[in-house]
Amino acid sequence: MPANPSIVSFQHHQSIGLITINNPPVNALSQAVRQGLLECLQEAESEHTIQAIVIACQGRTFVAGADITEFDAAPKPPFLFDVFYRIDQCSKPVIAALFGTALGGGFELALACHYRVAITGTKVGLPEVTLGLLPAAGGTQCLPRIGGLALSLDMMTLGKPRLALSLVEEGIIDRIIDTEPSAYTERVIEYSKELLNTGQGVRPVSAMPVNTTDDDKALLDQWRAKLAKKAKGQTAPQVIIDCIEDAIKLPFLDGQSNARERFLACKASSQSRAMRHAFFAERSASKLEGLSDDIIAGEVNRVAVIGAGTMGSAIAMCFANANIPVTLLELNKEALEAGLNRINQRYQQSVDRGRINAADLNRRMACIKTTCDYNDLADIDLVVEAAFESMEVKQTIFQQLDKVCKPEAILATNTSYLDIDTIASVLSCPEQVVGLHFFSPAERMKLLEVVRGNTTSPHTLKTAVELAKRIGKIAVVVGNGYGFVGNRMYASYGREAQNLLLEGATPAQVDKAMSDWGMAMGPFAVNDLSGIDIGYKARREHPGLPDDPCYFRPADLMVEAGRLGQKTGAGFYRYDPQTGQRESDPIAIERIRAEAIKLGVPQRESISAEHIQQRLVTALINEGRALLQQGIARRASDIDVIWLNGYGFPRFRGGPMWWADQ
Ligand code: T1G
Repeated sequence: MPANPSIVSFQHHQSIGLITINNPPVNALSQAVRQGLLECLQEAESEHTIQAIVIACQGRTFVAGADITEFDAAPKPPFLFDVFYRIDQCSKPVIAALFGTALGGGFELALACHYRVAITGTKVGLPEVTLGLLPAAGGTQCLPRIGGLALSLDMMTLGKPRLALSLVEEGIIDRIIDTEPSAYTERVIEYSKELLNTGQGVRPVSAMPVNTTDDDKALLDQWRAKLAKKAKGQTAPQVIIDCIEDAIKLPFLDGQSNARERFLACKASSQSRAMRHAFFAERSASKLEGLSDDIIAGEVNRVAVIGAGTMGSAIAMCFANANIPVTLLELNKEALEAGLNRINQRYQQSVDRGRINAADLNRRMACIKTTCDYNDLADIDLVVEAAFESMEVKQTIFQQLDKVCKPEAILATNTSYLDIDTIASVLSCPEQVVGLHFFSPAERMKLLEVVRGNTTSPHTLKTAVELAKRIGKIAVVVGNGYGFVGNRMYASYGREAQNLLLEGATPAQVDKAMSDWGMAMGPFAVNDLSGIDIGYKARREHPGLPDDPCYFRPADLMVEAGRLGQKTGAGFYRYDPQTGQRESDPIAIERIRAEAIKLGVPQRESISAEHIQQRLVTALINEGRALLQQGIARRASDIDVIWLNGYGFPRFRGGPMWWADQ
């Protein structure tokens, strides 16, 4: 009998021994689970009536990995690989019963078993690289043996889960079982008996050879080069390739022993600690501490979006993707048609890229209705206003909504910097107003700043946060203030970048320094992409601009010269009309230089990349700290989640506030 049968239990089903893990919420492989697994395995192996063993889980998913909360402490025995190798070497066939998401150590547990079955819809994967780690419990040596090099490189260095169905052909998954969850375990036991009846025995993956070819070295080098670009600055992806290379060259246990050493080094690294911080920060971001449990989120079955422009149409897609009927409202039919065409094109692109199929496209388009008549919004549960960034325009729309919507309807605005309370002040129900600040492209970006106004009720807030989860967003609750959290920090970051141009740096120099540091893109390339005029207009609406003639002067110069960015073929850079290729533009640099002299800005002899990186990141940290002191940001980790998911801050640096703490 296992020490803690509530976590891992063992039952007899005639000739089949059933080991069941029950460690909510995701059956993580904590020390107690490892201990229980080992004890149950020993019991099953010693019982002569037992001829085969099934490893299953209770709850919402098969094992979703090692217990990440244990990684900051020294590892305790039994160690994961020792337990798994015991399964691999078991004298009786062991079958894994997969469902939900079998990830990391969960998929390695499955690979340690001799047979793997999965219920329809199961996903498997090795996402360790997203935590700055590598599969430490046999995955780097098993997967190359059973799945080959190319699949191993893809699954381990990119870390994306896959449908188990897609791995049947490779022989990794032995059977997909299509049944009700309640009948699944019984079906797996039947499958195990079938194995016995057909005389199939143990099948340790560790004993399988790695199929090698003359192209292996080239393939490994190709992936090294690809990841040096795609995961610039990250250690784990390259280390994973070292482990996969060992699988080709070394005996199973030698390759595994190297993998363990490398895992421990990665686990102790600042990169992995930063990425583990990001993992838990994202999970705590949507938790509404301090809100009483009596507050129940309202039902949201019908949504409307006001404005079918770039943001409005993308926001409508978020709801259609989650199967929530959405009504798109515009001033006239032409604008509605343009919005619908934009949506259709984007879905068609997803079909062309194999992300969705034609049936998905049709189902999603069928979720979207259009109107020019506000009266059609009478039974809508939640409205998202995504119109032009003008207080006057927004207040007019909200007054219209106040007249036609039902009293309990939630009225949200997608403004990215205007005052929520001022918008709500023209309404009879300001407590129903909340900010839902989506990030462009809204159908792809996971981040959603949920802005709590002074009058926003706890019910409205809870409903908004629950809805965000339903549409697959990471909701971060922030206070009301100019630019909320993300954009306010971006203004400080941008200010420093602009000042550096006035002090003699070039846009390319600043952008290279920041992308070498890990930012997805430099500030001036981003400015040109999103349109320099967006910030220009926002600054004109800003009630409290600093009295500083240098404040965003280079950007204003570009706009005044009609250089709005990519959309006008020139901004801080110029863009090749044929290829769209970005190039440094001496005209822009010269204009800024002349303006700096006019403003009397001292020129710096040389400006190093480190100096640029420090100035911009420190500006972020200082503004983040001010936001925490003012209570607009509730937690430092929320600021990190916003910058990691909204502004391309490098995940292996954990976020501006985590970085500050380090
Ligand atoms: N360890 C500890 N806690 C975990 C956990 C884990 N592996 N996975 C999830 N949780 C907690 C999470 O913090 C949250 O807690 C709750 O479970 C629900 O999670 C040896 C080294 C499985 C797809 O990277 O991707 O194995 O906030 O809100 O949206 O080689 O969780 O409620 O208190 O995310 O339904 C590899 C991580 C580990 C998978 C479910 N595994 N998990 O998503 O729920 S490293 C992973 C996920 C490893 C081996 C290596 C997702 C999920 P709380 P949730 P969800």
